[in-house]
Amino acid sequence: MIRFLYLTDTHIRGTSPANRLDHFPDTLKRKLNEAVDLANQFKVDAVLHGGDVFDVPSPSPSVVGEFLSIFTRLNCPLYGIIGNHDVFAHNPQTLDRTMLGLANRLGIIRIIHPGERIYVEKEGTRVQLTGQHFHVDLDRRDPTLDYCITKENADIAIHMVHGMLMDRRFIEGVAHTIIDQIVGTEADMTLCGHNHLGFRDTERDGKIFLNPGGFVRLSNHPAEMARRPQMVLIEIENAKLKYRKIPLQSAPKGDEVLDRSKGEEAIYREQKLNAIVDEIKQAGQFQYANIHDIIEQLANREGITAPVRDLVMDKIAQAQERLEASES
Ligand SMILES: [Mn+2]
Repeated sequence: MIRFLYLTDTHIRGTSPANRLDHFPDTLKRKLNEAVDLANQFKVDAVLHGGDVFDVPSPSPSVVGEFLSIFTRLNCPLYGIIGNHDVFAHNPQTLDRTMLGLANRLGIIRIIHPGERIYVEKEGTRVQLTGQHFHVDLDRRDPTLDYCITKENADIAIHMVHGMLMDRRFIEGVAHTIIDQIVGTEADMTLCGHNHLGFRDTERDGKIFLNPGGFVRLSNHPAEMARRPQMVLIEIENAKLKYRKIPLQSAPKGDEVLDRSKGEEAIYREQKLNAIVDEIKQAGQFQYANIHDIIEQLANREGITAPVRDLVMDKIAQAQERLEASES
């Protein structure tokens, strides 16, 4: 039997987010240790990570050291894809300047790049692993380019994407892809991250689409309060794929770690912010409201070519990198 353990959005960081009542890094260490123990206990053939390994591209060496030493206890390879939080300015080309890039070079995490196929073979069954990192055009361009893969010389194909895949239509103005658009994929299983709340397990034409939700809860959104972070154990035997969700035992209850009182304030702030964003949108006729989205929209509207747009994105990445360096 070939076994994989899938988890996503670990957002490793050395500090606690504003809404957390606990010491977030300590809780996260316990959870990651549980995941590693489970992987070793089940003798999985690989652990798969859906991206956003780190919360910021370059946390301090002490934080990186503490957390990566948990991963080095694994008795199997750790394969991952790049999330938007792992890299500067959400740009995967900055990987080599990030701590995820360092972990990749040291072989602690093996990053799967688009177009690359990794094979795991055992007892006559051959599994193909592919991955699609986050990038600025994801969920905006033809989704089949990022979500649909072909199965080459394998019994089972598993594809990981750090993108906004949903089981149904989502809020207008938030770039996303729905499963209906990508049912043509040859992946027997598509594993997503990015959306920390996940979506309902979906099966179409015998293909499985999963996002178990983030490994951590960063916000005190009511849905985050209610959910227990979980992983997915995947088992493949005689070219048949099965899976089950494994809730994290060491994850505290939402109301123990998430501050609800700040929730009301946060909701109020969010409403105010949304109102401002609405005004900006109306004034500028921009559909989205973060810096990358605005550049994207500007580029489209003004007929700016992709290389120029990418150059601007790169400059912003460098500026963010300098800013982060001066802060730490
Ligand atoms: Mn994330």
